Amino acid sequence: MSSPTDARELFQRFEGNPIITASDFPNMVNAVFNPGATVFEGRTLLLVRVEHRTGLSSLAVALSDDGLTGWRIDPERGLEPDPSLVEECWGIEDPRITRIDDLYYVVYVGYSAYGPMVNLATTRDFITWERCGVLQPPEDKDAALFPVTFEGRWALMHRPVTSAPGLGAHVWLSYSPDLHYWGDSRVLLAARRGGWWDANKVGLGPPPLLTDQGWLVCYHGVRVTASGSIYRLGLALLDRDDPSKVISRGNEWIFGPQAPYEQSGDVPDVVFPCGWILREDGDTLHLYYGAADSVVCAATASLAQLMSHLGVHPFTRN
Ligand code: BMA
Repeated sequence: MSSPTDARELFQRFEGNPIITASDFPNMVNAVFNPGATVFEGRTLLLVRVEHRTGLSSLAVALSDDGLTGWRIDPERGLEPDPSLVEECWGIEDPRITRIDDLYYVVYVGYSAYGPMVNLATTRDFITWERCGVLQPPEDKDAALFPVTFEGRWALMHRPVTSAPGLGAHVWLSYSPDLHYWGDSRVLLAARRGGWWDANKVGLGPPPLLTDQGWLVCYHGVRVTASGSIYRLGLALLDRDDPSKVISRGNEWIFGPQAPYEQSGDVPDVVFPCGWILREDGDTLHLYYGAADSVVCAATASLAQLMSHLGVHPFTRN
């Protein structure tokens, strides 16, 4: 295994990791992880999953001027679960933020009494929210909206789960004319099988990122070992005009749990990003991820290097 600071890695961990921990919160909370990310009023905003000592989660806002340091929790902003709603009675988790102009579409997991499901809320300021209801019923999670429509239809990547044994969990793509009725669903990125790092279970990470070669997708793959699951990250590229076409998919994982804060915590061996931000130079990419379901971390990559990695790694289906 390479070291957490190996210069050959595509993503370099921020040396100040973890950037946000439970001790940054004024009240006693268990863990903070799996942040969505966006730019808000010129600053980097993380919408952080806060797991309380009840076991249930809510979403809190942390802000930074440079996206790496000086994080401040904003107690005025954030989203609390509404206990009167069956679709989030056991908390809300793992938000993905898609910004369209000054409106932020937050797709999050609602932990309903019937299982985890995909819900949408919109906001302009992360103070006042409009809940837009259910996008996908249980069990479904790891979902995000594209920031554009395709021939007038919204597109959602999401990850339903089948109860049939041995059939795996795969990333799907669904369309909607109105963010309400969803259909034309198809498997987009299937989990591979057998010995692959992304065998049996995959899920979307941050929302897809538009590049000059298509939509860059970062997804997690779960490998089940004798001592538990390992959550690692891989890359894929979708056609710019028709995101149902997978142009390429890397064979190798490109980021995995190697630092101590990723290898130990409430759930060891997990890196789980829900947001990334391409900086104004058009190349610096900041990835924001939960480590070991315990703390929030950041890593930096060059977009050009990610794209060339995809270019040289052929797409092997299984
Ligand atoms: C996934 C999600 C994430 C979590 C990960 C590892 O299924 O529930 O919220 O980080 O498992 O526990």
